[in-house]
Amino acid sequence: MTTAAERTADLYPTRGTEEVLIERKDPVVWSEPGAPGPASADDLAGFERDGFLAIDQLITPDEVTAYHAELERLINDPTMRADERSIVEPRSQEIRSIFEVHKISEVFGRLAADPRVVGRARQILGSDVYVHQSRINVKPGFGASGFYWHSDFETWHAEDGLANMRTVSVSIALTKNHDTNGGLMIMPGSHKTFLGCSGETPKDNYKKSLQMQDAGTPSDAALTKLASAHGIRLFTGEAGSATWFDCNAMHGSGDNITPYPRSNVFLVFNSVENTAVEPFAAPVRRPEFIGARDFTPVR
Ligand code: 6CS
Ligand code: FE
Repeated sequence: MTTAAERTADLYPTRGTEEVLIERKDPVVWSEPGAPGPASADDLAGFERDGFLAIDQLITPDEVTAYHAELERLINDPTMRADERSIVEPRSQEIRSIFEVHKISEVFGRLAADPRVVGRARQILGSDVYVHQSRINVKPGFGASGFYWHSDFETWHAEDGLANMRTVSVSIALTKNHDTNGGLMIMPGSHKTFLGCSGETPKDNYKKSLQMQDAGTPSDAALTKLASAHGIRLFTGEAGSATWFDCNAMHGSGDNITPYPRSNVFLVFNSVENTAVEPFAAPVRRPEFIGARDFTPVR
């Protein structure tokens, strides 16, 4: 049993009886000004202000072709469908996501270690980084369901034991993100307020939450307040474009009822100074393929 002294201080209480808004206590950009890497000073200033950084072309069209082919290979591999790391769409039972792709696939493992990718993560987080989570999201057309509004950090704090907001995600589009096929929406600036949600975390919550999140879902009132204060930005772009976003940015995406899939690869980098401890608001840890416990820095 860990003693109170051994337990890491909980700066962001959540999943209690009341919903609560808390001012962010952590920096957004952890590196010193002028830290070397592919992101410019303006890029980092924009990330600090908005909680996101949109890049028109992170990878080339040829690379998109190769990564998209790898996504298709994985989702058509019968052993992957049977693998617990594959999550299916509730309605169509088509594959919705495959987790831990940076370990399953050498191709996606190389992408996670690509200097254009990990270099920006190190600049934002101001340290060496490891992959806390990776996934491909297929989001096929004709009704693939979206992800309701949430802060990733709220889940990663409550269920995976990340103490501080020193984690950054990048969503790299492998198909065109139209303004109609369920693109990522972020509330710019929402990353500076932590929304502690009400409602305890059920055991094995992940088995449901990765299809339709329940615990850790903000109230309508809180979302209305945040949207009124910050607005909502929809991210569109060609395949190969990318959106970096802070772990605490309030974001979500709509259903995709068009014929056009919205597939992406999603990589989550965590600072090696913020390695996972025990969950702050969940009865048990989530499986390691969702919340990594291998803290080996990406080289
Ligand atoms: O629970 C999680 O870790 C995942 N859920 C969502 C909706 N976004 C972040 C993450 O991939
Ligand atoms: Fe998310």
